[in-house]
Amino acid sequence: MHNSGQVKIIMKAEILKMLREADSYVSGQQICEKFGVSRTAVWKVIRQLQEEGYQVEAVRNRGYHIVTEPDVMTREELESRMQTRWAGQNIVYYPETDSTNLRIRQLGDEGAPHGTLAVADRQTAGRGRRGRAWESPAGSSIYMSILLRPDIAPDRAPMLTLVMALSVAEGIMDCEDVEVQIKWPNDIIINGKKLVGILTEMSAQIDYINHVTVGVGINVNQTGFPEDIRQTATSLKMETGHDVKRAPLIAAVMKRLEMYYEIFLETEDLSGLMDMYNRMLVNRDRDVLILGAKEQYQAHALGINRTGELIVRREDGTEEEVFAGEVSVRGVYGYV
Ligand code: BT5
Repeated sequence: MHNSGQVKIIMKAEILKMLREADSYVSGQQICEKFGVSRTAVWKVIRQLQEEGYQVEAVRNRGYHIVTEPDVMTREELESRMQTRWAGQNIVYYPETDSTNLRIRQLGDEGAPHGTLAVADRQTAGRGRRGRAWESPAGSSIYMSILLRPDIAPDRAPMLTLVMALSVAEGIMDCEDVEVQIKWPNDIIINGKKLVGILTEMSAQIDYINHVTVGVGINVNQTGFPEDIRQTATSLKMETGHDVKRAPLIAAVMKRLEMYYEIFLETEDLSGLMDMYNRMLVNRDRDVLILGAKEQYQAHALGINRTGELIVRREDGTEEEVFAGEVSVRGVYGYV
């Protein structure tokens, strides 16, 4: 059952879709009939859309027509873009929040459904791995976290980071004409600079997963970065030279994620995805520095195996499987 607020959101999302899909004008009458509402109710929705920045033209005797769509991020905009069955079907949007990972963890504890997606325009406590921070300014970036409830052993959950990395990489390339690569295990890079970071967190018992939160930060329209990451960070706008709309990009990532998650579940490992992942792996066939808690060493990266570990060849010729949880990987001459 939906309450009246939810009905309005669904209607607004549906009207957006109708306007977007129509070749020409959509008559007010058509919309009234579809939703069983008055002309005034339709006009109110159109006015709201205009206030949010959509340029909707209203022409007497013809109806409504959408001229341009800005980079709007609202729950309605996101819902109107989604083309999935479960991934991102239950959306919570925050103009500002501490961290979407924290929001999803809480929603997970409260029983929210598999596939629930939290999206924010700004984070005040954006987080990276091991207590690091994620730079999260307003109006230019994607901060999102999805709730997953996989029925798998807890030690398999880290592979979900790689499933997401693949989904984000392909989702970006579905929308923009760019060549992205994956830096194992959780970064997506363009031209050697970091475009995306992924943070996976789990709530589990010893042998049972309560839920998994996979958080993604994508630098979209930033034109610069703070001093400490200026050398290593980039955005889609800086790489393509144009503004990129966030909502369609989120929808594209969700579509890929739904596909790849289901392939992952068939074998509960990366058998069906590792070739694709390895093709995009920037570290492949390169010398890398493995930075562990106890030791640091140089090795030659060969690719990932079906459980998502990085296989490296040490200088003495022995091969080793490196676990993502334990180390960082750097290029011998810098970040990649
Ligand atoms: C990550 O950590 O790359 C995971 C980042 C995950 C962020 C998302 S946003 C939505 C969700 N909610 C959260 O609170 N987090 C997730 P790590 O590999 O530890 O990298 C962190 C390092 O990347 C920092 O120490 C900086 O050096 C650098 N960095 C910080 N902000 C960045 C940015 N916007 N772009 C590129 N690099 C950044």
